[in-house]
Amino acid sequence: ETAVVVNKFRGCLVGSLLGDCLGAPFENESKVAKVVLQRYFDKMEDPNFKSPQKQYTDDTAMTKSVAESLIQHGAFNEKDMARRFTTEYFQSPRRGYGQAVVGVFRKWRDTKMEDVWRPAREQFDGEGSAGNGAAMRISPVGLFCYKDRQLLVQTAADCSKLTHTHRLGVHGAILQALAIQQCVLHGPKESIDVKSFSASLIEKMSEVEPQEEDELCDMGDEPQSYQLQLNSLQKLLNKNEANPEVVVEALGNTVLALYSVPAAIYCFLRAQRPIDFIKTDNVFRRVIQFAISLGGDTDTIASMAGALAGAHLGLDAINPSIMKHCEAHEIADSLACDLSDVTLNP
Ligand code: 8NA
Ligand code: MG
Ligand code: MG
Ligand code: MG
Repeated sequence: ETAVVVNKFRGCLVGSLLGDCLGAPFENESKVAKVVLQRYFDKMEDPNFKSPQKQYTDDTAMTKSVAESLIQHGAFNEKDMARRFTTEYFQSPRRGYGQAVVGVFRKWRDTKMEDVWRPAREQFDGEGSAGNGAAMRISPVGLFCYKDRQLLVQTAADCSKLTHTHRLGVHGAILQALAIQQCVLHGPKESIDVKSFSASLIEKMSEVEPQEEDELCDMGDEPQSYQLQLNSLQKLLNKNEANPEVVVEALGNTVLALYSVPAAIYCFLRAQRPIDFIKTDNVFRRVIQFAISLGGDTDTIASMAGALAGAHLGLDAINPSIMKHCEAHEIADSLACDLSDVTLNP
């Protein structure tokens, strides 16, 4: 029982790292060639293939800080987490951070964190960031709070609001954390009932998103909510859809949380079954390869999908040759072990 959960924690953080490292070279490509991607993964799986390690980006840099802070304090501590984000950014600024979020790090540094919440509230003329930067780093929260949904929702919201205060940025992180929780609570390696998995997320998001928020939003003409996106996700599942263009048309592939978190969850769920253009029996590989095939924000979508696949399947399901091609895979694994320790023995 405990061993299974520890294996899931390790799979989750290593899975998140792998999606980031392997997806980053394709970031912003509008269309990723299926043959190129198949060959890329075939090479990574070959134990004799040698190449420089793929570097992780902002997704992993921030995930590490979240995990380290939870391990250190055994609870969410806003100032400590903000300090870790800031230190990490100024030590290693060239990891491909979002354009606006670095403004938060600078304000924290310049004001000595006088009010740790204020810089995020000032983003985008007071509207707050709706980017996927809160969701992309949330898996340690989903793991740490997996036994308590109320604590999970609250902690995911708090962790998000350090940098992202737009409701779509915050709710995207909550959705991803809830999905991580469902993966951890699900029996090991049992096949997932993808319809009840998504139905359960819709149910939980209806408690998170107040009804009047289904209204028009200033970023588009259409009603925007995660419940609506998850309804589209269910329609795709019913059609067993695997065409990347159709998935992107329905769910998106951008840096906005609304157009990337449901897409990542879809990749995880659909890739539980075979996909014709992905030749592998390894479900973990199929999930991240499918996620990268969407193009756009490939590192982040693959990282979120990889975190879910790892939390479902456990570390055992990840090919060690692929792991070795990714920077800091030992660090991700050791953080997962420490995080499982503080979570299971509080
Ligand atoms: P962020 O808060 O700077 O937001 C990212 C982007 O989202 C912004 O630059 C805006 O274009 C857009 N955005 C967010 N909120 C609003 C709003 N209220 N109104 C209008 N536009 C908005 O950073 P973040 O931490 O959310 O970003 C995470 C993403 O950036 C990840 O994909 C990460 O890997 C990185 N990244 C992405 C790309 C890419 O284009 N795929 C490139 C480099 C870095
Ligand atoms: Mg990135
Ligand atoms: Mg708005
Ligand atoms: Mg990205």
